[in-house]
Amino acid sequence: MKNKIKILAVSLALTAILFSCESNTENKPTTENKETAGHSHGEEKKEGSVCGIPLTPEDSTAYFNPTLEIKGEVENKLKLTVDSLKQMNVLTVDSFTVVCQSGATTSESVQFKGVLLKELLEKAKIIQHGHKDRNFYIVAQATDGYKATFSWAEIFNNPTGENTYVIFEENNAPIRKGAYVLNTTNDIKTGPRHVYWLKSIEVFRVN
Ligand SMILES: Nc1nc2c(c(=O)[nH]1)N[C@H]1C(S)=C(S)[C@@H](COP(=O)(O)O)O[C@H]1N2
Ligand SMILES: [Mo]
Repeated sequence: MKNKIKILAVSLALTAILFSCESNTENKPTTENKETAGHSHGEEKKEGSVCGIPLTPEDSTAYFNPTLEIKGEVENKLKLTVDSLKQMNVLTVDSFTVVCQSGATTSESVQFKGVLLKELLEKAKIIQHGHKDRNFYIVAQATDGYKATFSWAEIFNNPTGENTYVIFEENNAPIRKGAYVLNTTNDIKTGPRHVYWLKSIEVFRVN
């Protein structure tokens, strides 16, 4: 009997952990050079996980990619570095939390610096034939094959465009999982379109 109660208590606790959903806090950016007042971020971040599966430092080294490519249906294919991103309009978000589809929080209150994906795509110039030519999808891909997809309208005609960043710094230090991460701060669950080890942004035309 005692054992049954114990098992019940343990399974309840596990269920609570699994479904401990956190709502996405408002993530408002501030512009660069108006350095945000020192936000403390508590304990050191763990090395990283894919929703619970731990990643080793060796994984992070193997998947590291120093450049970011913007390619596909664009006039100017770009090969960007952290330094070239720093020359652009750098924005700071004070507190960003990654929540997996399962509801589990994987990273809490991270401060980051980055550039809007929209700005990168404007620089690369999507090849458009007239203003009705706007059926494109944009794929952000990582070196491990992980991908996230956006539509043209989300980026250029929707608030998501003001909330999707390619970032190069977390808590005032270079990113641990690759040189760049893509984040969409207004997604309900921020995990799916949080792409670490980011290596390319590719524009595809819907045929
Ligand atoms: N490159 C890459 N990015 C990825 C994943 C992955 O497997 N590879 N997993 C995603 C999932 S399922 C989640 S929940 C978040 C977790 O992010 P974090 O561990 O950095 O907090 O990253 C997302 N980004
Ligand atoms: Mo996830």
